[in-house]
Amino acid sequence: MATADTEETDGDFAFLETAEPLPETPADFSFLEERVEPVETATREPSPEADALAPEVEPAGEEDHVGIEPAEVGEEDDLGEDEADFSWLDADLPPEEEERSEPAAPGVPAAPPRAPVPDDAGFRLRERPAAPAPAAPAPHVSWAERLRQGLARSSSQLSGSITALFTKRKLDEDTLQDFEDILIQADLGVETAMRITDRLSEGRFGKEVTGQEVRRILAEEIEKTLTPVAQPLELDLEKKPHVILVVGVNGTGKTTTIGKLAAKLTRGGLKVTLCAGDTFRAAAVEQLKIWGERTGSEVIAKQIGADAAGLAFEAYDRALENDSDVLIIDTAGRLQNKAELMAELEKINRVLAKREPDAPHTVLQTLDATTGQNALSQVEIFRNVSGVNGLVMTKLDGTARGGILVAIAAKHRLPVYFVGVGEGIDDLEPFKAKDFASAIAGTPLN
Ligand SMILES: Nc1nc2c(ncn2[C@@H]2O[C@H](COP(=O)(O)OP(=O)(O)OP(=O)(O)O)[C@@H](O)[C@H]2O)c(=O)[nH]1
Ligand SMILES: [Mg+2]
Repeated sequence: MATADTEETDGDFAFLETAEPLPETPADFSFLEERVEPVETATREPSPEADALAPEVEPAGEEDHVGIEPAEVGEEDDLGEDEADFSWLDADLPPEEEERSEPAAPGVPAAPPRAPVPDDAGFRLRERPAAPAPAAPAPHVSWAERLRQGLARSSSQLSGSITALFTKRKLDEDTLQDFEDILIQADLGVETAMRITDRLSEGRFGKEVTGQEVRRILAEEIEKTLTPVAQPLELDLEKKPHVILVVGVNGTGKTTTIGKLAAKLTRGGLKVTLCAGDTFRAAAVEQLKIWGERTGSEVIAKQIGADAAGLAFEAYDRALENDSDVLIIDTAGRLQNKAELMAELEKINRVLAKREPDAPHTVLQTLDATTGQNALSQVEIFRNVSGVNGLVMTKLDGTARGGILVAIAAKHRLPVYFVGVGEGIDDLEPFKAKDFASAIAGTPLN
């Protein structure tokens, strides 16, 4: 096009050649290409002036825009005589916009986020999407906090009822009776409920008491009941291997607790052997094998349907042979009212006692904290059948109803060695009476 025009008008503008020679063609227009890059830079900024002017410049392909480093622009100074025409490209860059791409100086607040450009604004921005905010590290939640969260539902119910009952009311027989009912509903058991109401009435009868005071007394009394059962698991290594038989109703967390316990013990430098005594399900054996791998413990298992007592017997020998400090025997979950299955547990004890009269040294029962009253009868029966002498309460991180542990402690006085506060390897914690009591009563920990 340029060539045709030149030819047609050649004669008309001949004088121009004599008056002022045209600049050399290649040099004249190279600046256009070079200037494209600042246009791109300018159009990245929300500058209406730049936007209005930009269409007058020969648009360049996208690729042209992308590859040029901003630093190159300043270096290209031989732009020809028309440089002044395009000075707006540089002039229009608002300095504060340039600063936005710089990291904010320490102590200087970051520029506020730019509002999105409306569709009818007449200009569009093409810019790199903002880098996603770095993921915040997962906050470490202490076991006491998880316990608190797990018990939050039942504790806030209890707390709400206490507040409702004791607001602007003098302590009389009816109030005390209502309070006792609230405590029984919270699974604390009749014995504990009566003890707490007795304690509350001491010196306060006929007077107004606050919900806060009631909660404090509640926490103190629960702690008193639980303190004697909050004991560490004792392992007598004079009689190696110390045998721990783990029993309980289906799904109460036996196998998971075994895994977590094996982790604790092996970390403590003890050698542990695991026995896959749940010979009913292949998945149960696999589950234990995974825990064996995780904790570096040998797992003794047999084919599905094998006699669990016979396997326990063999596992004992193997644990002796490999010089284990502790042998932990998993069992199949069973309902406490299934006599035939319960008899099988008895058999495990009998067979083990043939090898070592005191074995199993510890019979650990797992209780699911989301179960209410039924846990009391579970302890009753498993204790009778297999000589349970220690408890672990699991799933206290979920929607737990911890009150029943108070009733069980008051009635059976069995040691509670650990509580499960999650499914992970580290989610087994020693039972602490004070933390548990304050989580149930909804009082602050001090
Ligand atoms: N949230 C939570 N889940 C748990 C806890 N303990 C166990 N679980 C989960 O509860 C489920 C049952 O746990 P298991 O260890 O298989 O229970 P089990 O008593 O061996 O079950 P059976 O062998 O079927 O009788 C699994 O999904 C576990 O991950 C705990 O403390 N907290
Ligand atoms: Mg299991």
